[in-house]
Amino acid sequence: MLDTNYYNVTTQVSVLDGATLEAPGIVKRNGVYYLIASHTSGWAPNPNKFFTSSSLSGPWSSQQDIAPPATNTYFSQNAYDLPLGSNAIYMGDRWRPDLLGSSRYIWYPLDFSSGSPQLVPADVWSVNIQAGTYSAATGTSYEAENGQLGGSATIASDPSFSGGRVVGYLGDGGTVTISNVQSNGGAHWVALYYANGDSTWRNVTVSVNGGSNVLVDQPNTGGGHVVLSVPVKVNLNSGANSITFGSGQTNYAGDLDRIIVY
Ligand SMILES: [Ca+2]
Repeated sequence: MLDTNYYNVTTQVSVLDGATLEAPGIVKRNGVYYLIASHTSGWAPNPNKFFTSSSLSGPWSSQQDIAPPATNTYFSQNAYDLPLGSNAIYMGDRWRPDLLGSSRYIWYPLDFSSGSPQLVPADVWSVNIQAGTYSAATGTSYEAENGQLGGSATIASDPSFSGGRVVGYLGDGGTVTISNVQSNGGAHWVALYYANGDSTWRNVTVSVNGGSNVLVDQPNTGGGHVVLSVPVKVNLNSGANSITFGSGQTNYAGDLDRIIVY
C-alpha cells in the first residue's frame, strides 16, 4: 500500500520470494489476479512470467511463461497490461541499448482463453474496444528459400525454420528475390521472419518491383535459430510482384526465413 501522494510504502502486503522482478503489470480475471513481470537482465529481454493469486496479499503461485522462453517475450519487456474484454493487451518495450531513442513498443494480444495468459504474436491485428475483442489478420506466406538467390546468399537448413530452411549471407553482396507475390494492389503490411544471432541489431533493404530500397531494422533475436518478425508497409501492384532483400547494403542482414503478406 502507498501513502496518499504515492511516494512511500505504508504497508507491505506480500513478498515474492526467490525471484528478482521488475516491470510489473496486473490484470484481474474472474476473481484471480494475474501479475505479469520481467526478470532483470539490463536492457536485454528475458522470458517474462506471470503469477496468480486470489488476493493481492497472496499466496502467489510459482512463475509461468507468457510466451515461448526462447523468444525472450518476442524481444520485449512488459510495461503495461490493458484489459480487453476477457483478454488483455500486452504493451511491452523493445529496448535498443546502443540507441535507446530508437527503442520500440510491442503490443500483442494477451489471450486468456487457454486458462492462462499467453501472448499472441500477431503481425497485424485489430481491436474492437466496445466488444472487448481482437482479431488477428491472416496473410499469405512465401518461403525465402524458394526465391532467387543472388551473389553470396546461401541456403541453410534447420528444423527451427519454416520449411526447414533459411536464406543466409544476405547483404554485403548477397540478395534474395521473392517473385510472384500476389496482391490486390496498394499499401500492404509485409512481415519479415528472420533470425539474427548477433548481440546487436541488423537491418535489411527491401525493394519492391525494382523500386528504391527501404531499410528495415532487425533486432537481435536471441540466437541464430530463433525467428522473430518485423513489419514493413510497402506498395504492391495488383497481380504479381517481386520483392528483393539485401541489395545495396554493405552490412549483413538477418537470415530470412519467410515473409507473410497481409
Ligand atoms: Ca523458410
